Amino acid sequence: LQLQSDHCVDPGIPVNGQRHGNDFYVGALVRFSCDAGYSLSDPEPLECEPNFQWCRPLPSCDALCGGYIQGNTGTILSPGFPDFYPHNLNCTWMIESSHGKGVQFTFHTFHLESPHDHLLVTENGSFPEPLWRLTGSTLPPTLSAGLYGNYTAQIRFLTDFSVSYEGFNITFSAECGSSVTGMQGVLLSPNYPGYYGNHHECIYSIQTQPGKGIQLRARDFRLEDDDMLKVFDGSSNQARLLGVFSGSELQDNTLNSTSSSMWLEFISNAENTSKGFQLHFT
Ligand SMILES: [Ca+2]
Ligand SMILES: [Ca+2]
Repeated sequence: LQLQSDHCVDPGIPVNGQRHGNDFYVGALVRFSCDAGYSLSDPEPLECEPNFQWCRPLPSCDALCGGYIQGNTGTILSPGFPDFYPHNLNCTWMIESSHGKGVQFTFHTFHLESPHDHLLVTENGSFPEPLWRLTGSTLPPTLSAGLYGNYTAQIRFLTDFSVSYEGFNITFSAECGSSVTGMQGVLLSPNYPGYYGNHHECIYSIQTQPGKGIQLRARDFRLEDDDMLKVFDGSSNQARLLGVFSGSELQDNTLNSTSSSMWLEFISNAENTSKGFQLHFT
């Protein structure tokens, strides 16, 4: 073993996190990141200073009490997870997704003191009348929140003054598109009649009665030229392509399938959006 006096000592790795950088010489920078659901206590890198000391203590990765989460996927952990959560919490997470259709929550861990500690889920911020009130230790099924045209969902975690458990580990993902079964219906682009977002890849599937074809009529169809809707005559994108449409190419037009299903893919690129589409099928 050779002591390297021109180096700082190994700064370590935060629990529930990673270190990026393995050089500890004077002037070296090491950065850190956290596992999903955890926040870094200090995002600045550590620098090894000329006195062979790091400029700051090792940051920590913490599961925080509430926050604002923007994105189409994410993780929500009870404060302190996987350690027992604190007493007297009132934590609110606001989830905002650009994907338009809604947010689906999947529960991986769920262990709360019933009935005193509980989780409220809303899609309109109305906690007195939540969509769900969850407590106890039974893993809830996958839940959806955030109706069409409403991009946000909120989760609130309330705990009382005694007894706590492991808490929760929830992931969410936002979905656009839809899967429709029936004789008639309407398909809307994300956020319609508002402008759709960038980076969409939405899949719509229609299934009608066996033996019956589908007639799809575009009551409204306004895409940017760099965005497109692909329509297939069948139940996947391996079926016959009925067309690829951009701009206003499908406006007031009708497409007919020979099969009893139709598969649509709406793809928007990184820039320029428009009103989107309102498609009626019978
Ligand atoms: Ca409690
Ligand atoms: Ca575009």
